[in-house]
This record gives sequence, C-alpha cells and structure tokens, in this order.
Amino acid sequence: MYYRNHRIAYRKIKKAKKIFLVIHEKPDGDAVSSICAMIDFLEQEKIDYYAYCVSDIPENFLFLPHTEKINNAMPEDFSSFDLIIPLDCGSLSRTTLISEILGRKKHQKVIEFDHHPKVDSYSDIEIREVRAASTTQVIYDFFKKNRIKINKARATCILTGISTDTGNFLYPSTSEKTIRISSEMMIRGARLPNILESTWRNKSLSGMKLWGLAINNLEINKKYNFAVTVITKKDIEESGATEEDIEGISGFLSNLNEVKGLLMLREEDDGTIKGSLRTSDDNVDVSKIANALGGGGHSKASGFKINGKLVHKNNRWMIE
Ligand SMILES: [Mn+2]
Repeated sequence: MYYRNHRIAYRKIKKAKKIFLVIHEKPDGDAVSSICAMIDFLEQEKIDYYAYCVSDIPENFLFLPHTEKINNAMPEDFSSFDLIIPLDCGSLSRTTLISEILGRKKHQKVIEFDHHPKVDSYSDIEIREVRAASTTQVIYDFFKKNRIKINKARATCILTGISTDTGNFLYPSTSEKTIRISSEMMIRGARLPNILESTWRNKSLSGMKLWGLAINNLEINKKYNFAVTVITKKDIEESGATEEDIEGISGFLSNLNEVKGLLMLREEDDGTIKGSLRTSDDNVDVSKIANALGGGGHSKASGFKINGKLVHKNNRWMIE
C-alpha cells in the first residue's frame, strides 16, 4: 500500500491545478526540509502552489532552499486549492487547518506525507511509514518510486530532515536504510558538515545557559527509574534564551544512562506545560504516556501539552 500510494499521489500531484503545502506549527528541521523539498519539486514541474506554516521558520533552518517562499498568512481563497498536502504533521490538529480540511469541498483532496504513527484519519491518500527516520525519508521514497531526480537542493533537504530528526544519527530510528540514503544524498551534493553547522553547532550563550538550568533541575524518579527535568518561564526569562535555544535539550538529556527515559516539562507563555518524552530503551514506548495525556508521537520520542504551571514544593516539582 505504501509504495502504491506513492504512485497514486504522483499522478494526483501532476494533475493538480493549485496545491496547498502545510507543515506543523513551531516547525522542526524535518518539517521545514520536507516542505522545501516539495517546493523544489513543484517548481520544476511548474505546478502552482502555496506553502504555509502558521509559525515563523526558525533561523537555523533558513539555509535550506526556498524557505523564503513559506508564508505565515493564510491565502484569501482556500477553496481555489484542489490538493492539500500536510507534511510531517502527525495529526489533523497539528496541520493547524482543522476547519479547512474537515470542511473541504468535494474537489479538494488531501495527501498526507508523514512518519508519525497514525492518530486520526483525515486524508484521502496517506503516505505514512512509521519506520522512516524522518518525513524527508518518506519523500525520498516518493522521489525514487516515481523516478524523480534528486538534485543537490532536494538532497540537502532530505539529509537535513534525517540528521535533525535522528538527533544527528543518534536515535534508534537510525536504520541501515537511513545511513544508506544519507550517503546517497552526500553523493548527490548535500554537505553534512554545513548542515550540522547550521542546525546543531549553533548554540548561543543564552541557549547554553538554559541547557545548564535544565541539567541542574534534573532529578531521577526512583520508583519508575525515569529522569525528570523542568524549564520554568522564569528560567527562560533569566537566561534570555529563545524558542530555538530550547530545541534539542530533551534529546541531549536523554543521553543520561541507567534510566528508562526522560520527561522534560516546560512552561509555555499561554499557561500550558509542554512535556517531551525520550527513551532509548527498546522495552519502553513513551508514546503511550503521551497518548494518555492527549499528545502523540513516536515510541522513542513523543510529547503532550497540559494546562497548569510548575511549582517547587516539598523538595519536588509539581504541576498546579
Ligand atoms: Mn519528523
């Protein structure tokens, strides 16, 4: 089904008059890379498109080709699009287009490209491979199956999505296929050192200080052998760190050995708490915890959002 859908999707894309591309809010490297790879392909095919993300694109991904073509305003006439393509979204709510997609007209079809486990069914064609390390790896399969050439720009996007979503080839999602594709992307012109320079070796002093606070707040819950840390609004304010600085902390902290996994809780501006869960233990599926709390994600990396604030009481962190 997976590969058959690649071919059906290709025919639909070729026939489409106007395509709407969308990625999730607060996009990560994989989301931005996915939309940029698709933009590159649609431009070559001379297919009209509108690329959309509700959030600004983080600065460290602006080296990717075509990021300047991603809009954060909705177009006037959504019904003029005959094909909607959500990339790396994970669920309908993360497309940020719930009413547009659920209330779409008959002529509007949805083709979803993703590597997150399925949580809801909203698209007409699903191109999902949960074993893929990134959505760009799914797009690689799409290009290959349809004999679409992978030029330097596309190779850069595919490799960036893989390296950012695998924590620089560290997470268990890194398979033999992931490495093989990455090596092929380098042969096709992608430059891994440059990608790592932009996406990883770019930490600011304020960012490093916030990482320090997160390390300092680390505790181990002995009962479950699970590491827990918190980042409060005060921590973020005092360090002067930005949203982008917070990226990657949970992945880094999951290097802690002898624990089953890590939970990072972080206060957001809107009075909610964002939880990130990481594990490298084969027998632990953190998506089950995330799902129980209304979130989602992968078995090794997942997240959720709850209302409340973090308070330190009786020597421990609590949510109020
Ligand atoms: Mn992804």
